[in-house]
This record gives sequence, structure tokens and C-alpha cells, in this order.
Amino acid sequence: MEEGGAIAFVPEALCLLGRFLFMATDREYMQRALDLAAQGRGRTSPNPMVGCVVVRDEHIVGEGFHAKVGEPHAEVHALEAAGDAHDATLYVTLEPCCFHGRTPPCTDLIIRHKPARVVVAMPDPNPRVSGKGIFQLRNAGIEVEVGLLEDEARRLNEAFCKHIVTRMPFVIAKCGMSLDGKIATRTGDSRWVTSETARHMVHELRNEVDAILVGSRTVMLDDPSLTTRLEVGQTKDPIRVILDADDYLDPRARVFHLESKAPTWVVVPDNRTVPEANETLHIPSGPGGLDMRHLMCELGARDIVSVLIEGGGTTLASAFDADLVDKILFFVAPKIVGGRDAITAVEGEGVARMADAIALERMRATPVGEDILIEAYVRRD
Ligand code: AOF
Ligand code: ZN
Repeated sequence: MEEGGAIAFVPEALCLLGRFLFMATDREYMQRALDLAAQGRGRTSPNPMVGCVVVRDEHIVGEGFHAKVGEPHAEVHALEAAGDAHDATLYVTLEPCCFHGRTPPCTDLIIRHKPARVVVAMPDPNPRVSGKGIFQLRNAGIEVEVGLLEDEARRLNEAFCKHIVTRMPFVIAKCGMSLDGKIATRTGDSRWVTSETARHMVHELRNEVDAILVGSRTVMLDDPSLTTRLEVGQTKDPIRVILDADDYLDPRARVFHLESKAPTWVVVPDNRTVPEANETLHIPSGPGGLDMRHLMCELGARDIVSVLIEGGGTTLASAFDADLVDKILFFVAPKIVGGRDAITAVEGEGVARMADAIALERMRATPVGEDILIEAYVRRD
């Protein structure tokens, strides 16, 4: 083996070995840091959720999480709470940042506190960090270990991880369907396909994502408000993005007459302006309506990190056709609707050969009330 190859191989092998060498207590503290991070859910975008725990003599002496973009990072809160972190161990769910963004670099602050060890769940994919934070800490003589509960940390920030590298939003395709794949009856009736428990879960999702996207037919058929309605805690409405390729929207639709802090945007392929909307987005037309890739690029450029597509079948089809979907959340209700004219979850042309079907991976089924939630990721290889 070449010398360079051997040198490159050693840290990787050590890293792999390191994953098995973490102590049970390390795991507990990192789990606590992940739980703290999740408290920022739906509030940190376009920033990631990050949690941090400071441990000295087997006691937590400080903890914190990133609560909102522009506000201090998790490490700042945790170190402030700890006061003195000399010789302590810091557990942080994301590699500490090393650049001046909206806030100063966390690495400088950590180095000033002189902890003995920093345990990091995952490297920060942000090209401005991407290993440089870990390098700076090690350079300052701090022992740094990476990879503890890494899968959990990646899942927590799956949307951030995509957007920070590609500037494209993480797209979730959601639908509620009968066991035979229908999202409405042949007359267009869709109230309700799934149980209240499943619908409640959708409101939790809306509370987490930056934007929600639907087609104009869904607006005209269902007249949804697309807001977040949960009884407990502070909630947030996502930005409502409505596709209107063929001037089909009625100005009286509920989405235009809401009390909501979030705006309603309408996307059109021509130079029309929709006066009821807070903003009209002009996107070229594409197969089956609007150029969905172009639209997602535009949303990503506006720092929209996550988009929940809530239908209907044509909108979901055009997102799948343009290979834009990252994750699916299909709620399946225990009922058969039948009817060749009833709308299915994914309409459009579909593929001709089974071999060309969109392949999913990491599929998981979870009972939600009377329904089953099927969760999976689009396979890209
Ligand atoms: C951390 N701890 O709690 C977070 C980090 O504009 P800023 O200063 O808020 O920096 C945003 C970037 O910092 C963000 O893109 C990500 O790379 C990192 N987020 N890093 O050490 C934190 N939220
Ligand atoms: Zn930071």
C-alpha cells in the first residue's frame, strides 16, 4: 500500500473503531443532546437543530440547544450554563461551527473554555465547516471523537443536510389514501380518508416544515386552509405554495382569506398576477404543468429547507416525475373505495415498465390510530 493511502486509512479505521468504544454513559449524554436539539424542531430553519451537553465528573453541568436562526448556537447556551468547562466533556450533535455567520464561531468559544474532550455526533455538511471545526479543536489540543449516534443525528437534520449542500429543499410527499390507493371517490369526495389521529399528525408535520405545496385542483375540490391546528404550545404555519398552471383558482378560496402569519404564494407559468396571493411566483411551464425543478430551485434559493407536498395526485406525480421527492409519508386507511375514475395518490402518466418504477428504501410501517403510516425514502444510486 502507498504511504499516502496508509495515512488516509488510519484515521478512518480509528473512527470506525471509535464507534464501538463509546461508553454507555457517552450514549446517554449524546441522547440527551439529541433530545435537546429536537426542542428546536420547526424553529431553526434554515439552520439545523443542534443540542449540547457539558459533563464534568459524571454530572451534567450545562446544556442548551439552538432555538432559532440568528440566535446563539447550542454550545453557547450550554457553556454559559456550565460557567466553567475546564477539563469537561462536551457532547454536541453537530460539529461545532468555525466561521462568522449570523453568530461568532463556536470553536473559538470552546477552545477558550479548555474542555478535555468533545464528542460530536456528525460532521457539519456545511461547506464552510465540513471538518474544519473538528480540525481546529484538535489543533488546540482537545480530544475530539466523531460518530456517536450519527444515524440519529443525520435523520434529525435530514432536510438541513440536503439543502446546505445542494440549495434544494428536502421534499416530503404526503398523502392519505384508502387501501386500494384512492385519495378521493369518483365524485371527488375526500372528507375524510384517514382517521383523526393521522390528520393530527399532519398538523404536527405542518408545524415543522417551511412550506406546504398543493395543486390548484386540491384547493378547488377540498378548499383547505393549510394552516397548523394543534391545541398545545406555540404553533407555526408553513408558507403555502399553490400551483396554478391553468388559471383555475377561485379568489374566494379559503387559503386567500386566512388569519395567518405565513404568506400564500401562487405559482403561475405566465405573466399573470394573482392579486389575492401575497406573492405570485413566475415559473416556466414544464411537463404536465409547471417546471417543478425550477420551482424547487427557486424555493431553495429563498432558504426554504423543507417542503411538504400535500397533493393532489397530479402534483405528486409531477414531483416524482421530476425526481424531486426525498421522502414519502403515505397514510393508508383501512377502507376500499374502488372506481376506475377515483383519484389515486400518484396520477400522471406513470412508468411503462415495472423496472422503471420509483424505488423506495428504508420503508417503515407504523400504526397511527386506525391507519398505517408508510414512511420511506426515494432510492438514489
Ligand atoms: C453549531 N451549533 O447550534 C448550530 C450550528 O449564521 P449562524 O452563525 O447561525 O451559522 C449557521 C451555520 O452554523 C449553519 O449553517 C450550520 O453550519 C451551523 N449551525 N453550528 O456549532 C449550532 N446551529
Ligand atoms: Zn456554532
